[in-house]
Amino acid sequence: MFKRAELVKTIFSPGDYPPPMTAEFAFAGRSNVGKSTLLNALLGVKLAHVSGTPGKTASINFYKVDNRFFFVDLPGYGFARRSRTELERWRQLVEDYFVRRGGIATPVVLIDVRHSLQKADMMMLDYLRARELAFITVLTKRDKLSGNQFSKMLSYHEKQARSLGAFGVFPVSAVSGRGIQELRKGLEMIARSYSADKR
Ligand SMILES: Nc1nc2c(ncn2[C@@H]2O[C@H](COP(=O)(O)OP(=O)(O)OP(=O)(O)O)[C@@H](O)[C@H]2O)c(=O)[nH]1
Ligand SMILES: [Mg+2]
Repeated sequence: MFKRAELVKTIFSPGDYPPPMTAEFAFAGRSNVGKSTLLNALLGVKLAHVSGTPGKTASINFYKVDNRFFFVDLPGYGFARRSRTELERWRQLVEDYFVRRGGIATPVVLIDVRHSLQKADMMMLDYLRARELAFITVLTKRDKLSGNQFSKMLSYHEKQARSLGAFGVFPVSAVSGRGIQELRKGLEMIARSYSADKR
């Protein structure tokens, strides 16, 4: 369990990042996929703002966890009703983040388990692959599917993730809490491996 978390920085335009910590996890995903909700579930506190309105998080938020690593809540993508200017702002913000922090951040790509990969998901995944950034996949909202439907979608997403080079797939529900502890352990393991090779 993570013990202490605090929001240390909110960024609305490129640059001005906090000094890096040992590890950093960048939570990316379509608007409304459940990024902020997942952060709260992982941290066990309601820090990140959640809303039914897509496009809620328009900034990059750095949460410092146990004085050891950052969880970074990236603004969501693929929200159709956004203006061109907003989209451009999003692109610049996220691109600059990965250009500057790509070397230290592990992207955590969230995908709604109910849906097959959408154009916006592919855009993010292709970008990560082009930059050779190893990522993990989190499948959200598993509580919304029955056992049978869930198994079907899980194997679809596992297959996709493998072919795109993800190094782990974690199905979770922030509502029931299912899968959250496994994900915490996975992140811990990655954080430990960071401190082992980056010294
Ligand atoms: N049933 C269910 N609902 C969820 C789950 N995770 C998130 N939600 C709901 O999905 C909606 C969007 O959640 P957010 O966490 O705000 O999504 P986000 O990805 O941060 O969205 P943006 O900030 O717009 O990019 C909210 O109504 C959440 O309550 C889940 O595991 N199960
Ligand atoms: Mg959000």
